[in-house]
Amino acid sequence: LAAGGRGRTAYHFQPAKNWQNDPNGPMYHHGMYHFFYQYNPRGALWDIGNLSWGHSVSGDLVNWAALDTALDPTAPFDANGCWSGSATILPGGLAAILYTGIDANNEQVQNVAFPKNPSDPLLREWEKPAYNPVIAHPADVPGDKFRDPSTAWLGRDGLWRIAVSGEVDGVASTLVYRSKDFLRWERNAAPLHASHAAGMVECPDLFPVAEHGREGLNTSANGAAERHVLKLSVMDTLQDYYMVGRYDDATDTFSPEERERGDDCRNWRRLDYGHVYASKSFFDARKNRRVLWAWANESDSQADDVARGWSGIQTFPRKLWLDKDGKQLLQWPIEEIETLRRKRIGLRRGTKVEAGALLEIAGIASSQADVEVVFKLPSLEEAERLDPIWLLDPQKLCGEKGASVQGGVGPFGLIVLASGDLHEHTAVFFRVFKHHDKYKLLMCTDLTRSSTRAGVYKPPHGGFVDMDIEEHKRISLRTLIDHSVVESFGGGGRTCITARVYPEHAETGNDSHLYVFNNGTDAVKVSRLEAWELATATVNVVGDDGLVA
Ligand code: DQQ
Repeated sequence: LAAGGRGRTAYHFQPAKNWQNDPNGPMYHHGMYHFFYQYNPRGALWDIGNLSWGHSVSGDLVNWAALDTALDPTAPFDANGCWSGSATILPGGLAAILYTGIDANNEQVQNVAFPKNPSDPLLREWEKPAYNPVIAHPADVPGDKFRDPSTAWLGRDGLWRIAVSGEVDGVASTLVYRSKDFLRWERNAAPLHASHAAGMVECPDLFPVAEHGREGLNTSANGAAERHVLKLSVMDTLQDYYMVGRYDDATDTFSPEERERGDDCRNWRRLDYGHVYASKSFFDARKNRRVLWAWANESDSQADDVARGWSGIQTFPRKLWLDKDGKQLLQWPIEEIETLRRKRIGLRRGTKVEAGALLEIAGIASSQADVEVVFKLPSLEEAERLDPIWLLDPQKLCGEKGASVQGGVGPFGLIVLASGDLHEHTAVFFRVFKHHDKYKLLMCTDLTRSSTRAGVYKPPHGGFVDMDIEEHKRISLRTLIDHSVVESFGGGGRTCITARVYPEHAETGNDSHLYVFNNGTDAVKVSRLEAWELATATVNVVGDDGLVA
């Protein structure tokens, strides 16, 4: 039966019950979206030796039907777990999965799997050929540090390539393997990238982005008007980082655009300044876009996970494209979310939010909602001075200057998932600082009052928004609220913050409230605010008869 209870989301991807972590092998294939994920079929906690690939299908990336697991640890080459990997659609339309197996000797190897019946539109069963592994673990890589094959791309020489994470001589490396036939793979001597001090990196994703416009590109595209993005997940910080650069398929190397950030990917741009990990993108040929998935783990206790019977959600799928500055990605919830929009409320254009004001946006059930707001800043004169040390640690700055700490220009933003007495609330806000003659815009999600329950992890979340606030004098915020997750997109998707929250008032049947607030000394204006209540999507629902809906 479907597990319910504390924090169950209404439109974020979750299996009906049990543990999930990384997104695996997302693809659009023969008119159907497939989503696979790291799954423990036996319970709500991570189980190192027992990971399977959960599998669901969808026609719209919003409503999902659960199928049987696609991969389970049953063969000598994956006896101790089917770990993360990716899907590739081969010429002719055959779908292939490459994944990491933890073999019978507890060594990490790369395996291939194909649909048992390629004409089954749901690709329900997957076959793991007996000739696996297709890539044995290399002698210069420790047995437990070789994993997470990417989607394959074709070079101009007609050879397939994949990126795989491996630690070589203690250096976190993104290795490239080439193949003519997808079965025999040969490693390129040079890694695609080496991140010397970063420890183990995981789940590499290399994909092309168009220099202009929002259209996505097939993973094999490699033309002059394109850049590539390399995304790496760093175990040490449990964060995802990315860099825009140039990929050269003659040498299979990647040259970062922002060289000044160095090769330690912990200094690259953050994909999300909140709580997501192991993200993976795919090219959606149905709508010519690149779509990103990421895992958002729970922040309460393991005892809570066990009690409610599940753990882990996926972020709502995001469309990705390159900003005009050629350096940062823009991320935006896919447009299909609008099919869930029901009741709408708004604020009158130009509504002034005075210093100290708190305006309730009433009239919708705001525990599952989509809110879009644009703030206009009449003046930046009162902006606080920025101590340069803060530039290095925006999260700490958000911790020290939370929503209740009065500022000059800001903090202003949204208060979400608030109890009637405001005892519990989560604030998503901006704050402008003056730095020499320039301005810096900080975005934070303040979780410190999100739950009155003890034992919930509530770190500060925050990042700077890389845009010229002096020129624009406007800043947009989009926030998706879904019971235990608050996903926010600042400055048109330049800075994203995903936060997991566990408001107690909702557990006792009380409504959540939504507000706009301003705790600066200067008034701000709302040039647009629309908030929609969202319907509950059909996500892996299991009926009372135990059958998938
Ligand atoms: N999770 C998988 C690994 C990957 C890690 C195992 C990242 O393949 O490196 O569940 O979260």
